[in-house]
Amino acid sequence: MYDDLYDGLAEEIDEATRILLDRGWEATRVLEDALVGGMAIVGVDFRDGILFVPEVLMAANAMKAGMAILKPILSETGAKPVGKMVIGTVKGDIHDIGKNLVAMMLEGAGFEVINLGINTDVEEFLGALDEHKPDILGMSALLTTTMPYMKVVIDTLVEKSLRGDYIVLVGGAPLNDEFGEAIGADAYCRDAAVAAETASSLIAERRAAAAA
Ligand code: B1M
Repeated sequence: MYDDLYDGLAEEIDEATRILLDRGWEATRVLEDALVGGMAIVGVDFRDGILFVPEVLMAANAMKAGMAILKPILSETGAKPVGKMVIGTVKGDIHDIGKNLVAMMLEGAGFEVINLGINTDVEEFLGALDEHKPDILGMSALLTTTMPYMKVVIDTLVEKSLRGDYIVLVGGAPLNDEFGEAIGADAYCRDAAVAAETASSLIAERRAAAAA
């Protein structure tokens, strides 16, 4: 599957994903070991100038073919939503694979997720917060040039006295804890699993504080 991802072969990834599930692999194992693992190799070769944008795009499409099969399994839950999250990739940034994974994991953890897509500006974030009244705002950035836009969104929430209404979680490969803290987010999430855990624990804390 690593080779097929590298070569951007969506049909093969679709088929292989089904085969692994038929063999009894957990969906999370297929995701982590086969898809995310394969994409990491693509990332290294992209960084090193061995692969170029069109090839990476094809690899990303192949990964999406696998994710489309895993999504309903990962999102399976009969329970009522444990919370609501609005999430988007920030303005100027079109990377959406990681953000979509976070959305899937959150859905799997029982959240209702409103996914705003890519290239999301502050007005779109604010409009969605107003419309959907979520517990959590999630933002994703994969570029060092777009990560500062997260601060623009948080500063606007502060200006409008809305910051206290939401838990703000941020993530994306170039971020770290220090950055999350510096821009005033509640937490930086290293990966989708951490995002789901952090979302659940911060909501529980907030509800306990409100009940006290
Ligand atoms: Co782009 N790209 N890319 N790219 N791309 C990176 C990010 C890069 C690191 C590659 C490299 O040089 N090694 C580099 C950024 C360098 C930098 O800023 N320091 C880069 C570049 C430079 C670019 C372009 C500028 C290239 C160009 O045009 N010259 C361009 C920018 C376009 C733009 O956005 N304006 C570009 C374009 C593209 C493609 C379109 C070809 C494609 C995106 C396709 C798509 O997303 N639909 C692409 C891809 C695929 C990558 C790499 C190879 C893979 C990203 C990915 O999907 N990873 C990437 C290299 C890399 O990261 N290894 C690279 C898999 C994904 C599961 O991981 O996104 O990190 P990730 O998400 C994780 C966590 O970060 C976290 O959880 C996720 C799941 O565990 N997380 C969150 C993410 N968001 C979160 C939000 C949360 C919580 C956790 O909220 C609560």
